[in-house]
Amino acid sequence: MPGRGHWQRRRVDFCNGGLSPPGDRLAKIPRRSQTLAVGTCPATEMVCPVKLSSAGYCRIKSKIKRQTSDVPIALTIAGSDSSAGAGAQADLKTFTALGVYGLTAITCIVAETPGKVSRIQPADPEIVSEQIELLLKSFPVAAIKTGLLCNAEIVAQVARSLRKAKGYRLVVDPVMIATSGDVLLEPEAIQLYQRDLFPLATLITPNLDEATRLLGHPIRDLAAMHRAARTLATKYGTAVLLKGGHLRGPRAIDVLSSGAYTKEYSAAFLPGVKTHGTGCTYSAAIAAELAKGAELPCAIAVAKKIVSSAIRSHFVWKSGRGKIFALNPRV
Ligand code: PXL
Repeated sequence: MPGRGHWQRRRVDFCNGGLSPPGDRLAKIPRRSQTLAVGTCPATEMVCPVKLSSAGYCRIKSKIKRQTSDVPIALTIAGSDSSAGAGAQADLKTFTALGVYGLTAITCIVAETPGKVSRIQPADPEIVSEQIELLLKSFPVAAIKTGLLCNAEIVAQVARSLRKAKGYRLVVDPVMIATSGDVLLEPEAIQLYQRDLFPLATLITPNLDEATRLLGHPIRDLAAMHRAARTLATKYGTAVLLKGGHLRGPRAIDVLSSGAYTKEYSAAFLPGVKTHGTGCTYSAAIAAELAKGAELPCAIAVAKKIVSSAIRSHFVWKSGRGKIFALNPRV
């Protein structure tokens, strides 16, 4: 006879893993079976009275201790790069390689392949702030990085959302121009970066083009880089990592100025490797190390090693338009 017996058997089956794979401790079972059933659950090894929630779900009390995870968390506020070499995708790969749990707030969708940005679709500023505020309320985020913010409204909204939270370290990568030369940021947004976002930053990571735009004059050699980093650090009252990769010498040298001290980071420059997303990967690696609690100069030293190794161990494929390259971030 169907009815009671039928449902009871199924509930006992469930407890023995018949309807639910081991480890899956939240399973839908029919609303009609709202009585208690008894069986041994392979996930919890308990003789379990199965009690249904009003939604018709069964929650089995677990003997397994639920510990709070201590994996550090970092959030990237960035654009989506369809080719996954830059933007939020690059950041997530980097966070994962460094053992950090990554969260994302997407600011825009970029249709691109390496070397060619086809179209940029900005997100509604409201959905950008909703992502950020929701995440910051829910997760213990230790570090945040900003990447491509696309337009002035989004920059303002991001700054507004970040001002509401505390206790994180912020890396601002002022992404303005892609490696391909494509302009990625509205000119009006640069004012807002300086007024609203830089004051919240632990570190700003401009490349030579971006620093030139911020300072109003070109930076042609290492001595000029030192002066520029110091000027920017004083101007914005925060640490500045000026990336000198575009100087095209035998070494890629970056200069950190925190006002109190200046420090160089150097690695061999690898010619002929046309990767994009190096800046994103670099700032994401710094944010990941900051999320783990590293001091800023050490975080940058680790990040520089990761980026250099990601370039050295790059991927390369043949395509209709020549070779395409991609970074390979790993520890
Ligand atoms: O590398 C700069 C950059 C950052 N963010 C996104 C991008 C790019 C370059 O194309 O697409 C989303």
